[in-house]
Amino acid sequence: MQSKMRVQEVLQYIKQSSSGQDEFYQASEEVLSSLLPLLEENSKYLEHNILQRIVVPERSIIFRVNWVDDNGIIQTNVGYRVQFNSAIGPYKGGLRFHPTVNLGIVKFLGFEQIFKNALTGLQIGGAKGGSNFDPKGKSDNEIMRFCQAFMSELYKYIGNQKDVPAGDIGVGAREIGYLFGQYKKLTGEFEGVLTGKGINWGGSLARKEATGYGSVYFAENFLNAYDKSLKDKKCTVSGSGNVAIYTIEKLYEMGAIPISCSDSKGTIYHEKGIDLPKLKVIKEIHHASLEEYADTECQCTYIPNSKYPKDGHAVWDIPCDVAFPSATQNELTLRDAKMLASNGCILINEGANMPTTPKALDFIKQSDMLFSPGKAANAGGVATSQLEMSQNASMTQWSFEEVDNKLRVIMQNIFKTAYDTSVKFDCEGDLVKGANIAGFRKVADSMIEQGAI
Ligand code: NDP
Ligand code: 2IT
Repeated sequence: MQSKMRVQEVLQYIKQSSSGQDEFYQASEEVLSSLLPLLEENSKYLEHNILQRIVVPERSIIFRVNWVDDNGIIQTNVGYRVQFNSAIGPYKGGLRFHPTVNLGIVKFLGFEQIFKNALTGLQIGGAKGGSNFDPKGKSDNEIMRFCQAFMSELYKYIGNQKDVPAGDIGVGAREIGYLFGQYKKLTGEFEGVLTGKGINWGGSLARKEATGYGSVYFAENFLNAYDKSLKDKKCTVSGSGNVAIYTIEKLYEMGAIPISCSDSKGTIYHEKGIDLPKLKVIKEIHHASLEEYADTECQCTYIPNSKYPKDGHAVWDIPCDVAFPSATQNELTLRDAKMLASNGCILINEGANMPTTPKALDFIKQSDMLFSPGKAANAGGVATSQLEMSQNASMTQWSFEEVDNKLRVIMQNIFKTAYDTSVKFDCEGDLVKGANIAGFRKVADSMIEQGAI
C-alpha cells in the first residue's frame, strides 16, 4: 500500500516538474508501476528514496548548435545530452538526429537506457542525446558541418571513461565518423569516445548488425521457452533503418520470412519476402524513400501513410506470426495490437525504444500474445557497443564470429534474467515486469551502496 502511494507521489512529481514531457512520463509510469512487487518485498528502496532519485537525471546538458548550410546561411539547432545515471558505469547511450527531438524525448530514451544497460550485465550507465536537426535533404557537407558544430560543444562533457555516445535514429556510421574526427581535432586524443566507429579506426565488427541480430536472438529465446521457434514464421518488421535491416537479415538466416518494412512515408508488403539487397541499396546507399522499392519491384504492395487513419499503421494490418516494431516510439497503437491479435500473431518483439503505446500494452497483457519489451529485446546494440569499448581498451579487434557469439550469449542471458525475474515475482512470462525489476534492482542496489551523492 505504502509502495503504491509512493509510486503515485513520484509520478505526480514528474508530471509537475517535467510538464509537457509526455514520452518521459510514459516511460517512467511503465517502469515505476511494474516495480511494486519488488518494493513490497524489500523496503530499502523506499527508505533510500530511490524512486525519486532515479527519475531525476544526474545532469542535462542543452546547447546551441550553429552551422552554415550550402547557401552560406547560418542555421541554428538545439543539442542535448542527458547523463541520467552512472551508478554502474560510465554514461552510455546513443545520439538521435530528428526534427521531433526535444528534452522529453531525450529523457525518455535516457531513462530506458539505464535499465537496458543494467540488463546487459555490463558496466554501463544510462544516457542519451541528440538534436532537432533534420538530416533529410541535407548534403553530405551539411551533415559534416552540423556534426562538427555539435561536437564542438559536446566534447567538453564526454570521454572514454566518462560518457560514450553512439548512434540512434538519424545517426549512423557516416555521422559517427564526422563526430569522431571533430572530437580528435579538438582534444588531440585518439580514444574510444564513441561507438559504432568505422572498422579501420577502432570500430567493432558486428556492431552495425548487433541491434537487429540481437532482437531476433531474443525473439528466438522467448519462442523456444514456449516450444516454438522462428523457423518458417511470417514476420512483419516496421522501419527500414539500421535496426529493421539487420532484423530482416537475421530473420532470413533463422529460416523465417520477413514480409514487410516501412518508413515515414509508407509501408512495403512483399509476400514472398523482402528483397534485402535492394532494401540495403535504397536505404544505406541512396538514403531514399521506400517508394523506390515499389517503383522497381512489381510483386509488392506499397501503402502510403497518407492513405491510413491517424491511429493505425498499415504494417500491423498484415497477417503475421511475429511482429518486430523497429522504427520509433508509439508506432503500435491499441487498434494495431487488436489487429495483430485477431490475425493470429503470437509474439510482439520490440526492436525500437517504446514503440508500443500504453493502451496497446494493456490490451496485449490481457491477450494470448507474448511481448518482448524493447529495453530487453533491443539491448544487443548497446551491449555490442560495450564490446567495442572493451576492444578499444585492450587495443585488439575481435573477429565477426567472436563478437556475434558473445552477442548471442548476452541476449540469452538477458532473456533468462527477465524471464527468471518474472517467475520469481509470480508473473511468469511478463517480461515487462521481469526486465524492469531486474534492471532497476541492479542500479538501485548500486546507488544505495555508493551513498547519497
Ligand atoms: P534509423 O534512423 O536507421 O531508422 C529509423 C527508421 O524508422 C527509418 O525507417 C525511419 O523512416 C523510421 N522512422 C523514424 N522516425 C519515424 C517517425 N516519426 N515516423 C515514422 N517512421 C519513422 O534508426 P535505427 O534503426 O537506429 O532506430 C530505430 C529504433 O530502434 C529507434 O527507436 C531507436 O531508438 C531504436 N534503437 C536503435 C539502436 C541502434 O543501435 N541503432 C539500438 C537500440 C534501439 P525514414 O527513413 O523515412 O525517416
Ligand atoms: O537505444 C540504444 O540502445 C542505442 N541507440 C544504442 C546505444 C549505444 O550506446 O550503442
